[in-house]
Amino acid sequence: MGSDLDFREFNKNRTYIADILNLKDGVEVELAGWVYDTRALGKIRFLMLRDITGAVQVTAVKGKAGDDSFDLMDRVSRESVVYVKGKVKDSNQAPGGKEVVPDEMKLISKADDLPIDVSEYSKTELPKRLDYRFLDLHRRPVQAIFKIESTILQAFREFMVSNGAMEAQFPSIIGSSSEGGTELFEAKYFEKKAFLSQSCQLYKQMLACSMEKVFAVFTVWRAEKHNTVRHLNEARQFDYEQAFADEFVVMDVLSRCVQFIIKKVMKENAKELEIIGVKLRVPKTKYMTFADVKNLVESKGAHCGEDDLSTEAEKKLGELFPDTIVFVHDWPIKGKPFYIMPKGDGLSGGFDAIYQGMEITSGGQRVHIPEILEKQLKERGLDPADFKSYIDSFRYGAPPHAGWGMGLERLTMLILGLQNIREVVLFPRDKDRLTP
Ligand code: AMO
Repeated sequence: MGSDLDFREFNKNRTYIADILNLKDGVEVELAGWVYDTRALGKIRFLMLRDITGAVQVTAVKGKAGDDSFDLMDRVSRESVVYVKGKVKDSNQAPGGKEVVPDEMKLISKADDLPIDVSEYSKTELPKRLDYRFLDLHRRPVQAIFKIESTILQAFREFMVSNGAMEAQFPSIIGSSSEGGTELFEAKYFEKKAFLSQSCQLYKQMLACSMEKVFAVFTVWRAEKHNTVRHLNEARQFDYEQAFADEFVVMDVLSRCVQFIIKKVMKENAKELEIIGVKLRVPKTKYMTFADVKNLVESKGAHCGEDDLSTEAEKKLGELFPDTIVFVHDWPIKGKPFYIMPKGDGLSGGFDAIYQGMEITSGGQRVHIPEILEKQLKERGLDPADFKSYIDSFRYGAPPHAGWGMGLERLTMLILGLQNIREVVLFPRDKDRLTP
């Protein structure tokens, strides 16, 4: 209901606005989209019509017989949805050198007064934009972000398949912690206590012990109480796990993966990168031990941290090595979860990858020896009994293995140089936000 347009016919005849650039003067087009803006000039009305591919000026003159486009353009509200049938016309004044002269225009869906500024450089603050995210998504720069994020997702899958890995699905309801005891969202599971998955860590390890190379795009939930510009309570991770590997093997996979993703974005999203105003570079890679990083950042006057890098130290690495994935390995075992292999001397096979001053990935060589696993669980105050099937999985022929998890949103925000992680989540979940 709401319009008498035959959408089956329309979809056969539709022209997307970006394709108008290639059409000759006088060609008939049928368009549909949103009213970005209207302007009146004497007996002429201009309407900027936008669809998902671009925008075009529609120009109507008063008094054209059999066509009420002029009157509709006089009263139609911004972001209303309209159908236009008309002819392409070359025009020096129109943006892009083409305009459309309507023969017929229909209002498909009327927009009420807009609660946020939907112009290209919106003055509305992020929290309010997120309250009206569905409308914020009408904006070109916002659409550009999510088109790029979609490319990043596709590129990850493409890289992983060419790397010989199998995509896997894992449970999102778990019976015990996978990343340590804190930060868990509790759920009721019949008469049992359950949790929303913190990661697919234990499952991807168990799978790699038979299928060798596995990957997943996996949603994780973390009950972190602090609201920061780089944490979400619901985030998406790119997970990878490989058998017969140590941390150096999978760090190399990660560097090639990120480079592949960025090259693909540069190739496929040139238009979107221009809209956001981002110039991308394929990152270099650098390998440093935790001890060397500590010496370096402290020599530059920044606080480092003993078992984990401080935010300040990550920022410092970003300043010192821009456009570089810095792999920080030989990480102190105290700062890593129970499933990371100890190396002796208080060190481990764990690593973090820092890019543009922020952690994008952690990973490492895993423990595939049940006795070490039990010991590390106990040291962290966890009960091995809660991890019985996971520990048992390493008793029947488990190869050494390694892997990593990379935050989709962290990667996207850093590639695009955005300051708040919520910018790259369609419908973010943080401590204060459960809708829309
Ligand atoms: P970790 O907890 O370090 O490791 O997470 C891996 C990566 O996921 C992203 N990330 C987040 N992004 C936004 N908000 C959050 N709350 C959040 N938490 C994590 C980050 C981070 O580097 N199982 C291990 C990975 C592994 O060893 O394979 C894990 O989850 O980019």
